[in-house]
Amino acid sequence: MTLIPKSHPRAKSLLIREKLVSGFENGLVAKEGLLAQGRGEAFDYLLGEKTGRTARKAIKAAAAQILLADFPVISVNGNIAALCPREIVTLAKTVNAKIEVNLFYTDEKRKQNIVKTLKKNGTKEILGVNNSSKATLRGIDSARRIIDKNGILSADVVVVPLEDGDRTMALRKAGKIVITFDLNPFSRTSQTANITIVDNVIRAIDLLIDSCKKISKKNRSALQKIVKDFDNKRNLSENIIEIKNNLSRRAQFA
Ligand code: PTJ
Repeated sequence: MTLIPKSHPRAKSLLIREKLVSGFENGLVAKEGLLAQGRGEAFDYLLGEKTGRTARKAIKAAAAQILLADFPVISVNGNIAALCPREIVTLAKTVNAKIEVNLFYTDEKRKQNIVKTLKKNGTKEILGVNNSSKATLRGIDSARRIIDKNGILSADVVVVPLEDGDRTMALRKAGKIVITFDLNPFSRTSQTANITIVDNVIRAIDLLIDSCKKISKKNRSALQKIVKDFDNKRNLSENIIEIKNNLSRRAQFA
């Protein structure tokens, strides 16, 4: 791994990039995952590389929605396994969720590497790896259609960080509540999910864990109110306005 000096003005961003690069070198991340990270970085730059007010609202709604779930499942792909495996395991333990590996660019070896990484980070049960429990999600043709009947197929709430629009739509059609992390507020996933956290997953995941812990003692009706008061479309519009205001501020000093 390249040594990035802490004093570098873009050290944080470069360190995230390094996680992806070493994830690629260690057989976790697809080549295309590096491009996905680049697209994310561009949007993160527009967001000012910080967690905004709209992301915080979505995080709170997501926490309430996960706590209300009967059967929450977190879907993990190559990028997530490289960026935040420990946090995914912590989140799953905090809210008693299952973890399922689900890849867009299907590759058995990469899937096994992801499983190993998640196990190293403290989880025992990982779904999406057993041929005998394979099921198919209707309405998509990509490899993401292969899901686990003991996981996503049975879930009521599915967390899908860095997702593609097709599966989000198919999951919604299958009656699932979908929560996503996506730096691009315009993406089909962002627009289709029930709750979109427009933030870098690497910043937002810890905030989501904290929020789950913080509101876990609330009763169901208080949690339901948090979810009911959240409107994803409105929040995405406010997020786009946040970006616009951020750019206008920057333009004044250009
Ligand atoms: O490991 P696989 O085979 O399942 O493949 C995973 C990727 C991410 C390559 C695959 O799902 C893919 O191609 O995704 P897309 O269609 O490029 O979408 C990724 C979305 O995530 C884009 O809208 C990016 O802006 C966004 N994104 C990228 N990095 C981050 C991010 N959102 C939050 N945090 C990030 N670090």
